Amino acid sequence: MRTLDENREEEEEQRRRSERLKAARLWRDAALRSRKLRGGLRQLTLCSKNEQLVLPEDISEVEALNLGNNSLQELPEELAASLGKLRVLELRRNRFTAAPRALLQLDQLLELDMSHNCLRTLAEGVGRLTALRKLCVSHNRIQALPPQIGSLQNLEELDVSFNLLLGLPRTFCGLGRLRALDADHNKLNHFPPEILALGQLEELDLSGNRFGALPANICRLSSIKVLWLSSLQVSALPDGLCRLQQLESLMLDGNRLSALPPSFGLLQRLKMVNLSSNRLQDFPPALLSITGLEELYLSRNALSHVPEELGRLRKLVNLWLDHNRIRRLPDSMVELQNLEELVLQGNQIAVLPDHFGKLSKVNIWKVKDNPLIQPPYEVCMKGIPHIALYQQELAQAQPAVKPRLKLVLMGRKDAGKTRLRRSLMGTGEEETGSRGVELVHWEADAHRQLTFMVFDLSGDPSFDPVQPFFLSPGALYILVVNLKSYQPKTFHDHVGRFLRLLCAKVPHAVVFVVGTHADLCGEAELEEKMLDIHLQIGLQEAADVQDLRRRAEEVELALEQGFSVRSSSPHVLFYGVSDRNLRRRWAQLDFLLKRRLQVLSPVLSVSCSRSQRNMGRLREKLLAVAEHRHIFPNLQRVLPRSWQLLEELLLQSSELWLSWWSSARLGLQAGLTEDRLHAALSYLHESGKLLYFEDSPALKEHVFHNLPRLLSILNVLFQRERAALLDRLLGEGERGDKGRASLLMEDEKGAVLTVTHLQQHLEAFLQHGLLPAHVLRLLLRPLVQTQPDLQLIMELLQKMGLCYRVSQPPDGAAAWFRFPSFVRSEEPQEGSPAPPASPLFSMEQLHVQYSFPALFPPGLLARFSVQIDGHVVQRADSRSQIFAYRGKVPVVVSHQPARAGQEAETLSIISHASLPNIWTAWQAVTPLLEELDALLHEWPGLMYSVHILCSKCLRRGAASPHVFPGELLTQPRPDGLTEIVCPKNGSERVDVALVYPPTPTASSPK
Ligand SMILES: Nc1nc2c(ncn2[C@@H]2O[C@H](COP(=O)(O)OP(=O)(O)O)[C@@H](O)[C@H]2O)c(=O)[nH]1
Ligand SMILES: [Mg+2]
Repeated sequence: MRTLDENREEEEEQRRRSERLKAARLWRDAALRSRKLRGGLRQLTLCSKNEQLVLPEDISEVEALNLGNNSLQELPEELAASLGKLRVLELRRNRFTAAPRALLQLDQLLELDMSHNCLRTLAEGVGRLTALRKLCVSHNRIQALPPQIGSLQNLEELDVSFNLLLGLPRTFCGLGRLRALDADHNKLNHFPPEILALGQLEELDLSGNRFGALPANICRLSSIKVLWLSSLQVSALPDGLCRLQQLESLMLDGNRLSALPPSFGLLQRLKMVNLSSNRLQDFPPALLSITGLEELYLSRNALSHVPEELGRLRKLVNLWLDHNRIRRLPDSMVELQNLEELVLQGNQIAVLPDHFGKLSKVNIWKVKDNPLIQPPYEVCMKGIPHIALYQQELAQAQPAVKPRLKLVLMGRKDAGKTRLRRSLMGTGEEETGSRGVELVHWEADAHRQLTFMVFDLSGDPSFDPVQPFFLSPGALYILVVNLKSYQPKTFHDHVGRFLRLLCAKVPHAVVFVVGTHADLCGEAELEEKMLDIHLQIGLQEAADVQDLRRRAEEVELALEQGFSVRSSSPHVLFYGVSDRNLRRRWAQLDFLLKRRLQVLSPVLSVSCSRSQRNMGRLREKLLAVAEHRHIFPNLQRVLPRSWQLLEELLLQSSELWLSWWSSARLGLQAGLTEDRLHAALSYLHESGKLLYFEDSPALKEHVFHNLPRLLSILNVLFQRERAALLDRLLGEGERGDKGRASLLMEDEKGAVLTVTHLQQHLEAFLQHGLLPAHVLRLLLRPLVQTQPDLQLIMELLQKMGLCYRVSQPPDGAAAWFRFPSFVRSEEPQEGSPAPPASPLFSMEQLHVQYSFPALFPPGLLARFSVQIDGHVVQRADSRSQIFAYRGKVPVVVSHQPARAGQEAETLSIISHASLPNIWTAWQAVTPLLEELDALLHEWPGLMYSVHILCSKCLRRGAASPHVFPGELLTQPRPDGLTEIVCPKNGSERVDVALVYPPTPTASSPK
């Protein structure tokens, strides 16, 4: 059997192979092109020394001369005389501000490249170079071409892209032999009519100019094969365009098209058309008749339907339909058997057509961000072969026998969750009170055999690091509010923050809001509070959406401005951020905007006291929602038999948790090969049977299948009540003794543990989160019987990121553990290593700040504190700060709660070093940044941003230092940039090494 890794390697190898092939093809084309042009020419490449050009003796024989990349501003005047045979001259990437005079005498020249210089005009003398066939002056600052350009009668290729041209001279019509014209990214404010006279033109690029209309007589370009009209403001195509009989490639992305002309289908030679980022709501029917089409790009439109006739486009190789609103794919899609790239990301697709396995040539497959059910998301993400296998297996499956839904009760402590659960289930009026997280099966509908797996969360903040583990996609949530204690001004605490928490952890989750204690409220009070909750939920949502929109618009604007504007001045928003990073950010914001919570209305008020007001209604509503096909499709799903078998096998296993390998063995018994196991486990996770965190690098190797046992352990450790903890430590039998300092028991080394000892330990636990292993063992009785049991449990807790083993324990010998979420003290414990003294004046500070405007994920700091332990030494932990060292370099992690209710809550990672050694500070913070990014990956719906604080402002002690965008962390340092002006104090310059890391950090998952 193959292991998963082998499969991955093979996939990786295939990908590399195909990339090599592609690259090889590109090289071959490029090489062929240059051979064609330069075949047999005698070539010479020269570099200048100190900006002085030294010419060799025999230069008169040279036919192709490359002087590129030399910072030249002039050419020696006498050069022309000695270059009688020159045919090709490359002057790209120099500093010419005008065409050198020597050049204008080279009237035998066939090719001239002056791109990437500082030309403001093209000298009139250019008209003398009448032999020129190819001229490139792209990436200069030319505002107008001289009329003399019309004399270049032999010109075949002209590249004037990336200049400042406003129009073309009339004489341009004279370039009768012109075959290729690149005039993209200029400032042309209309389609230059002069181009229409160029009857030989085959390739034309006018992208990125400023006009919005195409001329009706564009059909005069009768030879045109390749036409690039991207990023203009075109809102309709003239019919004339459809008569360009030779057209093969058409780029129209980034325009404002909402439809194509009906005659578009006349373009029968078209092989590639790009209509991405337009405003198409309907799939243009005309495309369906162009049966020779090989590449079709329709990304980022507003398509909701793809017609069945798509199957006619049998030659399609690339089909991109991502970021539309497509709900269903046509069954005929599986007939497109030449497809190699199929991109469907960011749509509303729930079901894939059968026989997907036919699309076996697809090697680029993107389907993320779709509400896929059949095959399930987990299967779809793995690629077409897995989909094919699943579909085959399903053909032989039996219907799911027992529909089961995970139901999660959340809300503040004492909201009434536990009592509500009991009332719903009709179990007796037992004592409630805090027991931590509880899990019960509730057979809600015996007739349908519908079972809820009810997770009754503890509202106590001490469970903050633990609770997010139980929030998973595919569950139904009830947010419980105590209506008696609710006040409009406490909305955030009772309701608002829970909704934000849920949205950040499980975007698009379905949630009911239920008010309890109705029996204790008057009718008027009740009505008023319910209405208030309803209104404030709406207000909070509107404010959050508005904030996201504003951020998305900022990104859009920055993208529109272009990278060159963004990198021109640090005053600009998103200074220096690459288009790629901005697009990634935009996609994340777009995802957040699309995946809002689904809050079911109305808010229901119930009473769990004897009157049981509305309890029946709530029960009915829960069942109705669970039955809703669109909301909980999992319940309707037909499950492969192997998945059911796996569940039964897992339940029989008595281990505390299973490694991936043990699960894989059970999977095989159930008939599931390892590659299909992920999907089955994800399903079991979502339906509440176990915990399996496929996306977490730290946890994905484990399956927590024994939930009752896991919960009872967590429930002991995460309550923070002194009395209850002491009770457990002293054990059932000794309860009566606890007042006396009596002999109690011996620890493993035979040392005597007295009640006083235990009380001291408990104090250290509650203040500093510290406990030695043998006391933990006492605490966990009777869940832990043996030493190996304890070891397993501590391993489990460390894996979950809930505690770490202290490397320099207080008493030197025994194993000690720290639970960071329990650290209450603002000061590190006595005896901890001293924090680094405040930085010397010669030190520079690196300060990376994560800010969380709406929600700081509960428990994040505690989990992060554990996660960084492997990277640091000599740490000193306090409630909101960790001082430590990476090697000899100090690092500080610092959590700042929101101030004045206005600013965002922040988490900072800080280090110091002198400027020449600043790379050591980068080395110190980088692994911590990566750990934090990995943790934040567990919060797919979370809004946060990252900044690099200006080290000059920090040194000045500025109250609000300037911040550089965190995206720069993932970008290479720009060539040639050494200093950046700090906008907060125009005269100060920050060394680039204080903003960009020496090498880009692994880019964050968002
Ligand atoms: N009168 C009344 N008491 C309630 C109601 N719901 C819960 N309680 C009481 O409120 C207290 C806290 O309830 P509990 O279910 O433990 O809250 P939890 O922390 O959210 O689980 C308990 O004393 C319950 O008996 C209700 O609807 N009416
Ligand atoms: Mg409770």
